[in-house]
Amino acid sequence: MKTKAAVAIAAGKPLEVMEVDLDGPRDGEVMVEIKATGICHTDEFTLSGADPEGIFPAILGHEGAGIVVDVGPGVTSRKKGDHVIPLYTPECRQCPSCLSRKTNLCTAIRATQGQGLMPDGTSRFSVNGEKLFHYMGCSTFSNFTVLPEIAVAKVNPDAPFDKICYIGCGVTTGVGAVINTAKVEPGATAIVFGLGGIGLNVIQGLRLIGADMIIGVDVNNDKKAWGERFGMTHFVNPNEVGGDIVQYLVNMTKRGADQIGGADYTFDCTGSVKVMRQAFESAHRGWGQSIIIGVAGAGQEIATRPFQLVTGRVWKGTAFGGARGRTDVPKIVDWYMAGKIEIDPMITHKLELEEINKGFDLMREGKSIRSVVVY
Ligand code: NAD
Ligand code: 022
Ligand code: ZN
Repeated sequence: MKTKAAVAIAAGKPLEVMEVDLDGPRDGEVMVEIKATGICHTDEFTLSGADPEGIFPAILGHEGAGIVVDVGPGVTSRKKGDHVIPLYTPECRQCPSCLSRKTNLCTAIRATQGQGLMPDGTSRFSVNGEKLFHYMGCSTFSNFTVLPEIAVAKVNPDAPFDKICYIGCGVTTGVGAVINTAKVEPGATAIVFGLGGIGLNVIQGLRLIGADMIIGVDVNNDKKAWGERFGMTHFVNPNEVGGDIVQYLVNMTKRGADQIGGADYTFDCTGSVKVMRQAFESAHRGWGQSIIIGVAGAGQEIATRPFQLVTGRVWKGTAFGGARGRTDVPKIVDWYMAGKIEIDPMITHKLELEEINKGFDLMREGKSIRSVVVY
């Protein structure tokens, strides 16, 4: 069939909206009509050419929501009409990683997904007979896409697509990092570095869990109001503290008779390795955990003194907020529907597919929290 898609022809070029050919779902696959998709930093990272694993031509996009319109042979867990969110981290429930219960990084289709292909090693997309690659197993910048059934979460059909698409990446990553990765407890103190589309979701996750002190750190003062909107209790601009940001944050979090500072939990939501170090070293000695969410540029390295770990700090990383997609994503949709988490105010721009490059510009310029394309 034909479908409208924004195609990444080559690195560094704007997306081109065009009609492309899409083959039907094969064994274990479903076809989904994407109703809405967010634009996220990883799409830009790949499009810019900075991603060494980027493959072109491809159909990018990994933060979508839509409806199953067709199922391939052998599909048992999904049917036509199901409302779904595509998962760039699938959940097969059978591979050693899924069975370990220790990680959400399912390995069932990992190799082919990284090559921009479906599990059988082929692509469903083409244009004028030329193959187009899939992206992160999702390709939500196409009105219709094909995914393995293990890579779609079935969600509440009453939930609005133009909001819950954000649960396909940003919301789950931020809220999940708090709940699944850090396992923050009520009354905890936390510091969130970078108050963008991820950091604000960390903040609302901390509010949901009942953290006491939620410090937001950003170089952009406009983010103070944004953080407060979702539960931040204190704001720090590192460029305005006049001195070492780590020392400043440690002083700010001093508690108890021994007056040792540092937060119980810190989160990097910037992708800067310099900030990752600051986040790690502002965790409390003995038990503080620092969670890396931001994705650093290719080849970057983190550093600290081993003493920082010997004295009991824990450095962790998280992908997709540690969420098991088919199990956890429907729950987050229900939390949104129940008013436990907010999404609407974070969606600052709504665009048509023809305007998708404008969405990339807004993100590059730091003018948006989230832009959503509605089909
Ligand atoms: P964003 O650009 O919206 O937000 C980043 C924020 O960091 C901005 O507000 C910026 O002002 C601030 N910042 C920049 N330098 C800073 C500094 N030195 N100190 C403090 N704040 C600083 O980006 P986002 O959408 O929130 O994404 C954040 C990161 O999370 C990206 O690297 C993205 O790729 C990553 N991410 C990771 C996962 C995962 O599964 N691990 C999932 C989604 C996104
Ligand atoms: C999503 N991300 C950043 C912004 N939006 C993002 C990027 C990468 C990962 C997670 C989220 C990530 C962390 C660890 C891995 N990935 C490797 C997983 C594995 O090897 O099992 C990752 C993922 C997908 C892809 C590449 C890297 C891909 O499909 N190309 C989950
Ligand atoms: Zn993303």
